[in-house]
Amino acid sequence: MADEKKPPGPKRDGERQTGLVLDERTKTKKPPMYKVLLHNDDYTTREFVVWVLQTVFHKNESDAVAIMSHVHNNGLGIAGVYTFEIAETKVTKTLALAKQQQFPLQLSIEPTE
Ligand code: TYC
Repeated sequence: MADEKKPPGPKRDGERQTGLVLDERTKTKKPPMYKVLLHNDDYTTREFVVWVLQTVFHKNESDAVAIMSHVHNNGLGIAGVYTFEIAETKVTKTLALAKQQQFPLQLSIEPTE
C-alpha cells in the first residue's frame, strides 16, 4: 500500500538506544509550568528581596532590582516560572531564608495559562 493511503498512525521517532519506539507527541509534550509570585510587605528589606532573587532565582542584579521594584510598587510580581517541583523548592528555600532574618516575606505558586 502506498504511504499516502495509510491512515495517520502515531508519529514515530525511530528506535533509539533503548529499542523503544516512542510517540513523538508524548516525547515532546511540555510539562505544566507554574509562576512563583512574590508578595509585597512593609517589613522585608529591598536589599533582602534583591539578594533572594539573585541567589535563589538566579536573576542578574538589574533584573532582580526591577522585579523587587515592581513588587514594591504593585503588590505582587513574578520571581520566575518553573515546573511544580522546582517552584515549590524555591518557595521553601526563600521562606527558610526569610524566617532566619525574621522577615514576613510571602510567596505563592500559580499555574501559567
Ligand atoms: N516594601 C518593602 C520595603 O519597602 C520592599 C519589598 C519588596 C518587600 C518586595 C517585599 O516582595 C517584596 N522595604
